[in-house]
Amino acid sequence: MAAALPLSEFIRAYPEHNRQSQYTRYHELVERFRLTYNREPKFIARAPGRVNLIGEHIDYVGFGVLPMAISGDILIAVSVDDDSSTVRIKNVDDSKYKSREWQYEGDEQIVTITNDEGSVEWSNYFKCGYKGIIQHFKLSRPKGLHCLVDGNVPPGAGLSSSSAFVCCAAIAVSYANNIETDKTTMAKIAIECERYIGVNGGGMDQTTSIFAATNQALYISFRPTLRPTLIKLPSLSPPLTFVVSNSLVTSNKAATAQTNYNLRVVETKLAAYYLGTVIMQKDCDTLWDVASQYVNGKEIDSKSLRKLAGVVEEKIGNKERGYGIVELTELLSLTTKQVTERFLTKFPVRTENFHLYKRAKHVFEEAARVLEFYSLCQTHNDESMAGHIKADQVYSELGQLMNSSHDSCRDLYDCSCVEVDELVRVCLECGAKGSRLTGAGWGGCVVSVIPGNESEEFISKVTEKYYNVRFPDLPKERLSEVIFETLPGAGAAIITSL
Ligand code: NG1
Ligand code: MG
Repeated sequence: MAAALPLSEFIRAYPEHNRQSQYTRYHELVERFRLTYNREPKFIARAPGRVNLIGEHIDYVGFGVLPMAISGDILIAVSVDDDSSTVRIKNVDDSKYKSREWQYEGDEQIVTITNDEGSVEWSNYFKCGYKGIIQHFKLSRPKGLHCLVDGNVPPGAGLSSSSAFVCCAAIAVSYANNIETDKTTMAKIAIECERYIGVNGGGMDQTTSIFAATNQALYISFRPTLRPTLIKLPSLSPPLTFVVSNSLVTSNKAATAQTNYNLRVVETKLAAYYLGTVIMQKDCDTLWDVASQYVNGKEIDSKSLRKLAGVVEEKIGNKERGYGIVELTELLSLTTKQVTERFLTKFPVRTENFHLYKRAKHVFEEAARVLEFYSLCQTHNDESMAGHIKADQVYSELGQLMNSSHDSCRDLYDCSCVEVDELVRVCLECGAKGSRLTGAGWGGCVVSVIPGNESEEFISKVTEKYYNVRFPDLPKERLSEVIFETLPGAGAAIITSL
C-alpha cells in the first residue's frame, strides 16, 4: 500500500467543487469519534465502492472485468490501544448498526464470524478484514482498536459496499499493527477473507477498491495471476459519461447465497468440468481453464471466446431446463457422492436444476465483450483526438456491448429482476446509449452510458419515469443518492494528520 497521506493532501485528489464537502465529512467524523470515545483518532482508513462497466459474473471464473471506483466509500476512524486486544466498533448510523465489541480469540479462531441465513451482521465485514490480516501476517498480539465507521455506499445495490468495508477494515487493521505491504498482497488478502461471509466471491471488487485511481477505469485479469491495469476510458466529445441508477430493490448476497450467487459459481464449475474433462479430456476447474486449453497456449482473444460459445451451443444439452442431480451424475460420469464432495460441499447450494448451458454461454460471451470494450478504450483514448473521433459510432459500439451484457445477465445468467429490467428499459428510452445491471444483480443498480451534455436531462427523465412512478414517496433530497453521474474515483488510502 502507498504511504499514509495527510488529510490536506488527500483532499486534493477530489475535484475542486467537492473538496469542501469532503473536508466537512472527515472533520465531522473526527468530531463524532472524540464525542463517542473520548479520545483522538490516530488515522482514518478509506476504501471506495465500485461500478462494474462490463464483465458480470466472470471474475470468479477467471476472466477479466472492467470496473471503476465510485466516489462513495467507507471511512473508519481508528485509535490504537497497545495494552489491550479488545476491538470496539461503532457506526455513525447507530440506529441501524449496533455497537459491537470483541476480544482477539487466539491462534485458530482469531474472531468468530457467524452467519445466519436471512440476515447478516454488519460487523462481520469488519471481522473478515481483521481476521484476514491477523491470519496472513501471523500476528500473535494484535492491537486493540476503537473504530467509528461512516459509509455512503448503498448496501445491497451492486456497488460493492461489502468489499469496500472489508478492504477498509483490512488496511485499517494492518496500519494499526504497523504492517506494510504491497497492494497486490492486500487485494489478495481482502479477496480471500471476504469469503468468511459465506459468499464464494470473485476478486473484482476488492482489487478495484485497492488499486483504483482518479480518472481511470481498470481492466483486471485474474489468470494466470491477478493483474490490474489502470486504463483511460475513450476521450470523446461530448465526454463519455456514466450514470448509476439504483432500482431500490436490495439484494443481500450473503443472505441469498445458496440459491443465487454461490449456485452460479457451482454451475460454472460443473460446466467447466463437463466441457473440459468430458468433452476435451483435460482436467478443468474453471471455464478459464477450458478456454486456456482450447487456445492451446495462445492468447485467449474475443474471437476464440465466441467460438467457445459455439462449442457450448453444440455440446451442452437441456438448454432451458438444466439438469437434475441424477441427470448431472450421468452427464459427468460421477457418483452422487463425488458430485456432492467436489462441487456442493464447501459452499452449500439449493436448487432443483443446474443450468450448465446458459451459464457457460453467458461466461464466454461476456468475457469476449469485456475484451471488445477494452479494445475500444485503447483505440480511442487519445485526448488530442477527442474532437476528431466519430463519437456517435463509439457511443453506439460501447452501448451495444453493454446492452448485450444486460440481455445475457437477464436471459442466460438469470441474475436480473423485474425492476432492474424495467429501469434498464427506461434508461434506454430516456436516451442512454447502453444500459445494464451492475454487480451481482437480483436487484441493485444499473449503469448507463450517455453523452455528457445529455446527462442532466437524462437524469430528470429517468426520475420522472421510474422513481416518480414506482417510488412516489421517495423524498426529493434522496434523489442524488439513487441516480447520479459518476467519474472514476481514487482507491483505498490511510489518512493521517487529521
Ligand atoms: P457485488 O454485487 O458488488 O457484491 C459480486 C462479487 C464480485 C462479482 C460480482 C458479479 C463479491 C465480494 N463480489 O459483486 O466479485 O462476481 O458480484 O460480477 O463477491
Ligand atoms: Mg458485495
